[in-house]
Amino acid sequence: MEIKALQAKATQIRMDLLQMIATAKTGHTGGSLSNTDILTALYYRIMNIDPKNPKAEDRDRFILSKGHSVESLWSVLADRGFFPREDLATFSQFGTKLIGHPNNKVPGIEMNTGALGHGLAVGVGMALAAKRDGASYRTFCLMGDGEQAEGSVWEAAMAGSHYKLDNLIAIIDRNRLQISGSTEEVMGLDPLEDKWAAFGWHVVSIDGNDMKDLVDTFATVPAVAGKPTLVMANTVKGKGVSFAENVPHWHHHVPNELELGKALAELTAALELYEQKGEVR
Ligand SMILES: Cc1ncc(C[n+]2csc(CCOP(=O)(O)OP(=O)(O)O)c2C)c(N)n1
Ligand SMILES: [Mg+2]
Repeated sequence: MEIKALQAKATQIRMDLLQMIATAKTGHTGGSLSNTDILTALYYRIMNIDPKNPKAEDRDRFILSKGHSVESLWSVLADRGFFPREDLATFSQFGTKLIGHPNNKVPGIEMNTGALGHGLAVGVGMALAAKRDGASYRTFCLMGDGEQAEGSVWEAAMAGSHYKLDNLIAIIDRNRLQISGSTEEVMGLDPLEDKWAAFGWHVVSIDGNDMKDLVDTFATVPAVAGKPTLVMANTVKGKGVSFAENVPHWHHHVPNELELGKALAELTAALELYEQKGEVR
């Protein structure tokens, strides 16, 4: 998919996930909106995946370590054909497989996540297995910035560089908010890029809501032989819905009918812009 089509797709995914959260009356809205562009770039352009053969040995692996923002992932997986789109309406209902965090009974999910801080360690294992098997797949792991307060992230970071896992790409959704406010107030992280570089990673800092930046960056990984890559994706929490952007409360705020209507109207307008005028930003 070209950049314009990817931007339009991300907008549609945002609409789907808002609808899903409003129907279920539960969900993590802000973090799903902030990482929608990252998932769209990976699932529609970058990763080697086949929805018809979700366990193919050479598939690229993806771990959503910030498992709470699963709504964007369910929307993407449904749209890519891993399961029927109608299933999205069952999100968080009794008996559904589409629960509030990634569930590996669903095709396309590699690992159950939700307790923050565990995804990268498993990603290190997958990347190490690929090296030892002589396999060519890459492992992508998306973390939150609030998640960086978990000590286990840094143990995994150490192991990733120790084993020279240049087939491992960690991404941080750097939206500068976590559950209860600013990351820098709750547990200061900066200078976060320097910390990852000191742990032996190749660090790239980009605009994580800019499709071209995302695609250009992911297309060049692994960038440095013998080093894992850390993509610092600077994003806006609540991206795409003006009144949700950078508002801490939207971490798990469920849009009411009025808010849903306004949000869908804004996104519809954005979609028309992408489709008619061919805007790239
Ligand atoms: C180990 C653990 N502690 C606490 C939580 C509760 N929790 C869910 S989301 C969240 C905030 C995460 O913030 P961040 O990683 O920045 O995610 P984002 O801003 O992308 O939503 C917390 C503390 C959790 N899921 N796991
Ligand atoms: Mg955050």
